[in-house]
Amino acid sequence: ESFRAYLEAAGIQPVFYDEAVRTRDCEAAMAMTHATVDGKLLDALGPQIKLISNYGVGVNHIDLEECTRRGIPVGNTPDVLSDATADLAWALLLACARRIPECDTLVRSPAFTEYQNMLLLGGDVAGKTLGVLGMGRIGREVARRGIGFRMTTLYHNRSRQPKAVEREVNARWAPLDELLASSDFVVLTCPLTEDTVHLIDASALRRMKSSATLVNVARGGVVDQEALLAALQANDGTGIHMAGLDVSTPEPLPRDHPLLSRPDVVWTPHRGSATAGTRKAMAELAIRNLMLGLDGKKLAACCNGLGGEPFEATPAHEAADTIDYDEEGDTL
Ligand code: 8YV
Repeated sequence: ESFRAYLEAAGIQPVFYDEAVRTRDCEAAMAMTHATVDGKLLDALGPQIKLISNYGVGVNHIDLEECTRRGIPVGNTPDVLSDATADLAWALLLACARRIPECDTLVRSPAFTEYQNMLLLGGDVAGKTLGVLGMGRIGREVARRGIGFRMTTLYHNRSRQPKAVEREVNARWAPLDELLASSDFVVLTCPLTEDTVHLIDASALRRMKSSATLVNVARGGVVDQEALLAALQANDGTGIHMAGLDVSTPEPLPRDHPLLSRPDVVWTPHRGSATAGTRKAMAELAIRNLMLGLDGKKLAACCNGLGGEPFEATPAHEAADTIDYDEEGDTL
């Protein structure tokens, strides 16, 4: 509702999908919660659609080629969510290393009546090797946080980053095999594309250290979940130690999925960008894209090559308080 009020104040009348399809007179569509945007949806909305504004940075649910073919720019919300998402990757990494959910359960349990020195021992993080798969904006922030933990950081990405960026975040490019074989913590921050579907499959998992932890704040599809389950179950040295997962396929997983009952998996429900400040900044940017596109101008952040002016993100903590955004109102 707060989103609606902000749009209305800007002279935009928002309607839900069913009405948009019935009236076929909406000029723009805002994609929330990873709603599929493809030719079929665009046909249903009508030929008057001028732009798509995605509330989020990842656009794997949007057929960009189809939008481009129709001359429809697609806006997204990069930069403003990088810090929050990198923070969550680290929260999962540390929660796995120090077994925080198990500790939490124990402390609340009636069975916890006596302090013991050797309870729930975790693994060290400081000085270990961090592997970042996908060195975009979020990957860079994950790597940067590794400096405080005095880590050796390797990254893998299609393109190598400029030397200045590598120095700034203390990361060295490595072939995928080397990254998998050397890292104590592998963090996935790459987009889901044809090239990254099941990038972490049985063979990739076999190449990881049996003491390694996998953290996924990207998309569930980057990991072959059945292979991950097998790798966690393996106790013959071919598996991995733990996983911290913010994403899955589907979301949520069926309630009886075996990955949900494993103590060696720490879960969060797709919360990477879910801080109040970041939600505000994302909403502002998504609405800014919408208004620019409706005015026939270049979007502030455009992801299908139909142009976009250089974009300076407002850090989430500085995001103007222009939207009274309901912290609990969004579902992913
Ligand atoms: C959003 C995300 O919460 O930005 C993305 O790609 O996955 C999340 O930050 C989501 O898109 C909003 O539904």
